[in-house]
Amino acid sequence: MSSSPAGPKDRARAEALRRKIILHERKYYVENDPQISDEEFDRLVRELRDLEARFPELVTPESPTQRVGGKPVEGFPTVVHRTPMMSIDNGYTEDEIREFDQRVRKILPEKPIAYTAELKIDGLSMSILYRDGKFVRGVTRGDGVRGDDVSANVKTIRSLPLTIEREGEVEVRGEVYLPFRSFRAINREREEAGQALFANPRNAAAGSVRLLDPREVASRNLSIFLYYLFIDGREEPSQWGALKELRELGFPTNPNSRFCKTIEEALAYFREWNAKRDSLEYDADGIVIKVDDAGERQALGTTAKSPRWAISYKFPARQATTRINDILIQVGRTGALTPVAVLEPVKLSGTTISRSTLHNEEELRRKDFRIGDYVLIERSGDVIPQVVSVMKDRRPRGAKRFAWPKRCPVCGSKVFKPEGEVISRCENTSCPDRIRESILHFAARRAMDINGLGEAIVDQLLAAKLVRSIPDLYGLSLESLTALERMGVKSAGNLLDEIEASKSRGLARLLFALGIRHVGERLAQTLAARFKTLEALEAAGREDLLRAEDVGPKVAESILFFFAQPENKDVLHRLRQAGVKDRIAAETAGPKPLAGQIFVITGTLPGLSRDEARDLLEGQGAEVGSSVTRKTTGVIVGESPGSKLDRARELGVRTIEAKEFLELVGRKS
Ligand code: 3BA
Repeated sequence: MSSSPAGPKDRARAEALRRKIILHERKYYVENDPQISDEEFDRLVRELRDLEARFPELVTPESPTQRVGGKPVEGFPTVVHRTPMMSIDNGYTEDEIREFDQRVRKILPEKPIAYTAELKIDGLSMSILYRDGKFVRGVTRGDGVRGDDVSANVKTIRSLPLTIEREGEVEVRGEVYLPFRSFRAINREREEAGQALFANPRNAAAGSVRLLDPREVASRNLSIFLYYLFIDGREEPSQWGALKELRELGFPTNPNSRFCKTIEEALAYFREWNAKRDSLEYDADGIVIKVDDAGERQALGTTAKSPRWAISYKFPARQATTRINDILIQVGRTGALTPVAVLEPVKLSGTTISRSTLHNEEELRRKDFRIGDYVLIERSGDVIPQVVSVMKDRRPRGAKRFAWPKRCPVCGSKVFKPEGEVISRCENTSCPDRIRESILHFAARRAMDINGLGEAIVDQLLAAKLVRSIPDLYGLSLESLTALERMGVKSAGNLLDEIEASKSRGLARLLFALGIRHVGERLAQTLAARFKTLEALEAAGREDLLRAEDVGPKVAESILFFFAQPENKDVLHRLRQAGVKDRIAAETAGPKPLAGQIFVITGTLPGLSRDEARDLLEGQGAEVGSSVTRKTTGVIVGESPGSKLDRARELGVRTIEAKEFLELVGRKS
């Protein structure tokens, strides 16, 4: 480490690096339009970090390396907002929204009133202050008058610029939120660690903003959309103009806002987004309609609580209350015991819900779910509905606690829960439910893809004792199958063809299909590419495994454990004897007409699930992306497409209809 001071060259280089990094952060996080690869970007950050480490005097608080530079805080200091952060009035019907418009026009009778309609992001409001181009602080809404200074955490939001090109005081306000994808990842991790799950992305975002360690906050992937701008205490002349100005200053704004010449246009905006809210990658709970013109807003003024110039129009709630009629235990293929609530059937956004997972023993205990309880269930985004809370004040007198079983309710074996873990398991590898679930997993579309081998048939096969373990599938015959009820020669033949075809799926799918703990689809592909044959993987020692990408100690242990079990050795032996291919699929070396191309899918494709469409594309060597950028080759447009279609049009990215898509992947419609 050098102790000499930084020279002018170092200073200039640091400055240049900072400028480049800030530019590319903006291109990537705000404009969704990366100009350089992730590696190139990382290289720039690394170089700057090294330089700053050598010459600490070069570090500035706004340096892109300082996003997690803040020290953990003890509590958060309170800050009084320069102008209060008001709340918004709610409307629930079109008539109430029209009444809002009438009230506005009564006060401003001369001219037509235009509105800006925005999605109402379900997150938490935040005010962020910049002085002379530099981030000063981020403050939560709090009670509207004063909030908490959570600057260190706000700085971890990568789409938020830490420097802007505007002198003086700039205050922006917006909504901090968690994209569904990050929300799921957080809950998955919490479930594994035995922590309480977040009921929805908003709670998870609020919880994250209040964490005391900014490093932990950084890993949560918070995002933000800004919608309000004060420059030196003044507002922009129009809301539409403010959104544009925010964008020009480098702030992320929601791309789906719309200028509406009349209230009817705003109502149309509502209907449109109510229909396609599931296409969003984050939760929106309604829209906000704002009088566009600042002069008009001034004239309308505010009530004690909220501006008279804005109203929110909520989407219908995706919540329902129902009762827990019973609690059952399901045994998964890994033996994990999962409590499941049997619910009084209830409709939730079009589908009837009658079951919901209660995750694990600890969660069950923590939330204190009892049989007979009334519970609130909620669906957010495309996530499966979850029981979010118990209505304790409605608890009937007879509500019964669920006694956690000491023995597997399926096979009677002892239940085992390792010290410090949350999940109890049935240890019996021949537990009927474990076998049933392993077979279903083996046959699943993303595994060996045995079409037609669903729950009903598997149950029949198990009941008739035709199948006792996975390899038995390959010993089935036309005679044995046709002996089953409701199984004709034709469907039996089809099933046998499918089973036969599954033999050549290749190593990656086979590895995933075997259900080795911690070996998901991705890792199975990595392992297959690295070891090439099952034999090589079986022979691999701990060190060999650890050298593979994405394999840590936990995963390595799990793979070693799997291959050490005599019953697994037997399964593999029998699969090989049956002719199941145990090396990488030849298809991976075959023609890849779409190699190097990136597609994004929006809306539903007739007769195809998302996964199927993705498989077809990946089978041709294409990559499937989650958001539309300039690098996207094309956007596949299904029925009721979402915002990705708008984004494609905005960027001039090619759009591909269902029919053309099928031709592209070599499937006639
Ligand atoms: N626009 C929330 N308030 C919003 C500026 C007003 C406003 C919101 C909004 C008051 C959203 C209340 C808290 C607050 C900034 C006060 C939005 C959203 N506009 N698009 C009209 O997306 N959730 N929330 N925030 N000032």
